Amino acid sequence: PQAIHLKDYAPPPYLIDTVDLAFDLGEDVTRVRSRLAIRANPDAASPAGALVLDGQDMRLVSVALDGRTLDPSEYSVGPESLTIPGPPEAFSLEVVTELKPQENTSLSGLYRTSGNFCTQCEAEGFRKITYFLDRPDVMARYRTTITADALKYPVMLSNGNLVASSKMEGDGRHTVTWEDPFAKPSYLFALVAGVLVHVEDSYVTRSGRTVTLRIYVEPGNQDKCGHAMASLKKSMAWDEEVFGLEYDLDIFMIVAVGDFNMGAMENKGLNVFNTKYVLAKPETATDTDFLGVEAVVAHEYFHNWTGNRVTCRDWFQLSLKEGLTVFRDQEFSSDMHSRPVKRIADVQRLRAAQFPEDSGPMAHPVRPDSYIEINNFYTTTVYEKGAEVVRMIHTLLGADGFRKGMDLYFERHDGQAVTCDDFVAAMEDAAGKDLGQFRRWYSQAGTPELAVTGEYDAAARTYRLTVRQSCPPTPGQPTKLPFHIPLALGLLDPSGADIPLRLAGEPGPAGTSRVLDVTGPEQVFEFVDVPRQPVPSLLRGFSAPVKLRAPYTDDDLTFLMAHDGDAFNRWEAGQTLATRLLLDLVADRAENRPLELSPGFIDAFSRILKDPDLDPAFAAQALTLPSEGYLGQQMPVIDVDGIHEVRTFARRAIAGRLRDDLLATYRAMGGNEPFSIDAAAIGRRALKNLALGYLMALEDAEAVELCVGQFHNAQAMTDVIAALGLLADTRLPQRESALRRFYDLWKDEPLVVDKWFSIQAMSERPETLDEVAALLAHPAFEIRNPNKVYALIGGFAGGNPVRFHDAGGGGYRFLADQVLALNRLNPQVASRMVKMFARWRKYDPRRQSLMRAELERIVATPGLSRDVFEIASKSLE
Ligand code: BAL
Ligand code: ZN
Repeated sequence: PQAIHLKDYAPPPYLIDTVDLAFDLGEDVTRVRSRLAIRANPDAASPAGALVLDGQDMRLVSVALDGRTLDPSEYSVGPESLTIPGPPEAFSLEVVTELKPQENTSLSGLYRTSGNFCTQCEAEGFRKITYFLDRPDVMARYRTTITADALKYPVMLSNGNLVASSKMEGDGRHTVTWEDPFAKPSYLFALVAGVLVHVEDSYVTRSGRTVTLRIYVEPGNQDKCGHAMASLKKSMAWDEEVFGLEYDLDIFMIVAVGDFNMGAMENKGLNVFNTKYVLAKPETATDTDFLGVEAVVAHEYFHNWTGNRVTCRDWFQLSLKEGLTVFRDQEFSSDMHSRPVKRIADVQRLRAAQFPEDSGPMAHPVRPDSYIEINNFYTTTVYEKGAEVVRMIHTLLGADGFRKGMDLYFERHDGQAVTCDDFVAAMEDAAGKDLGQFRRWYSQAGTPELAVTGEYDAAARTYRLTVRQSCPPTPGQPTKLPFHIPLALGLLDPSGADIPLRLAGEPGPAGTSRVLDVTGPEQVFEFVDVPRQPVPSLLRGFSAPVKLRAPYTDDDLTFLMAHDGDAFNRWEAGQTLATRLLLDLVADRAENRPLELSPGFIDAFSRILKDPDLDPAFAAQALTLPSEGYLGQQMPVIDVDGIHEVRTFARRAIAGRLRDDLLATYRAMGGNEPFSIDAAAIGRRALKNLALGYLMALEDAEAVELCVGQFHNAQAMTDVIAALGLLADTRLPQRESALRRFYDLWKDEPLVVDKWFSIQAMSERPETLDEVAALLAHPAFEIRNPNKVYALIGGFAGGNPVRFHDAGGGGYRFLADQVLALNRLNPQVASRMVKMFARWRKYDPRRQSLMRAELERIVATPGLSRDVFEIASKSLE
């Protein structure tokens, strides 16, 4: 397969102004008639020439140009294109195609889910519906007519406003027409038809327009839409308040479908969602699910401006809309809940997924230079690192400067398809700040490292901070130029108070927390009037996506844990200390030295546990040890077994020493108040279940009784799942009965069954691989359903390091077999699974050779999709 390069971008030779689509949905064949108004692009680089439309997996029925049906000799059809040589300057083209959506297991294009019709067009699914210039810089106005059996497909939806509907005489069919007044790229097209019910609400915009809000679900799920609807209304209000952005159509629709590759899709006026991010009620959804629904509903809604009104010129610019929209949804969630708690969760996610990507074979810039399959670039780098890049702009410009930049961005580019550079230019022009060097964040891959040292001169009362930056090589980028890094920091005096900060040469102090512009490979910042040796609090709020190296002593870290005015850095200090201690223990274990956890560390834990003023949600994060994955990243060669054993040992040691405090916390947080989804209630449940987790590390009779009792009696899924997950790791007799009971209770709720699969897939018991393999044959497992694959196969390979990386290699063989099975059915899902092998070089030689052999087996398989080929072959390079 050929790679596509950003440097080869050229404007489209033709533009399409209007698209008139007519769908005739059938059980066997679906017929699509597309009428396009096409004209040569006056801004194209060269004369228009032949018209080459994208298209695949369809049967072409007919082509007519300006009303005349063309003879097949007047055009040519390839496996992925339809070419019309030398068309006029401006003309209408009518193309009829036939599709078989019921055979489309890729879930891209038009497909069936639970008997309904549904589309997914981003990135390149529209070309599986009709022949088109399927690229985001071709923006057209769409009119869509749908005809189908009225009983089987009573609801028929598309983008925009409903403008006509009628019943056909005699044959039981009906027709609707939707019109979208906004020009859009083809990837935002959507169609849904089937048996659906909806819940309805409305929202009055700031300027007084009433918008109808509808959430469509399969019958029986109406009682799980309340949270999504409330989240939508909050998102609409927030975007008006924070960015002055109002919704622009008369109706906003969300449809929840059970078979969906991604989380959700922002099609204009008709968002299509994975049920996972719509359906939620306390009995079936965990707090994490509730927060996920809120964030994804917001994310897709926010896309209406950042993505739809202003879209991407080409797919290399994907982060233009995704990085910005993730930043916006993160800010929204921060405003709805606790800002530090949200920031910690986002940074954990970045470190767990993006940092490894950025240091492995798939490392790519936020704006990639090339791709083989664009679906492989919906990555954590484009999304989460992209959001960090936008956040740094926000930090450098301040909230007001950033808002001015957003206003200018929309003023300049509303209705256009633009680039990341256009976004940065609007920001720098509006705020008057040079972001020239900053742009390297878009073009250079890799996680920069920031080494910071401090030197105090008591006589001169100065504190000199030396900052050095570097960035490791990444594929295709052996050397890097320095980044522009916003370094937020404070200096703490021995009492723990922030010292007013004044840099040499400045007239007076400028606050106690400030942002330094780090731009060179090595820079010195001299603070003056520093009365005593300070402890620096560096990279406050994680002000840049970098790895910080600072020579803190254990005492410094304990001090920062207790006193730092920046909540994120209080948490960070604890994590740094825990990481250090756990890695020391891993080394001790490797050298057969006895394991012992420092009493000082346990005391610090105890203080957090007993601090009555601490937000329980924050305490739960602060008391969570770094994950096995994160610890592994800190080692040159990941010691899978050592990390697992040491982390388990540390949890038992903490639980043993703090048993009474943990029990007290469990009881204090476990009140009987009615269920609420507010931040305080979520925090109490998090801390309660954290305490239960530690207690279950001891597995004594009292802990088991609490855990089993919670499993049986809890009303909220958060509590039930927490208990079940703990039982699933044990050999207790109650384990099997709990798993059985859970399945019996919830077998008719697919999203809950997904939890049941993933809990078993993530069990640390040695027999897990055999159990997971057996579960593939369970009647509730369906390899065509992405959520089931993510839960069972993804849960095992991505969420169970010690079992997936079992030295026998059985886990690797299992994953490769599943990748190959999925490759034939759904390349996008297969490709997500094969990514779990990408970091094979981080393991010991034996595991390396086992993983490499599986990758080689995959690459050698005939009929490999572009998606899987790209990941597997790049992993081997
Ligand atoms: N645009 C694809 C799904 C999302 O990021 O919203
Ligand atoms: Zn998005």
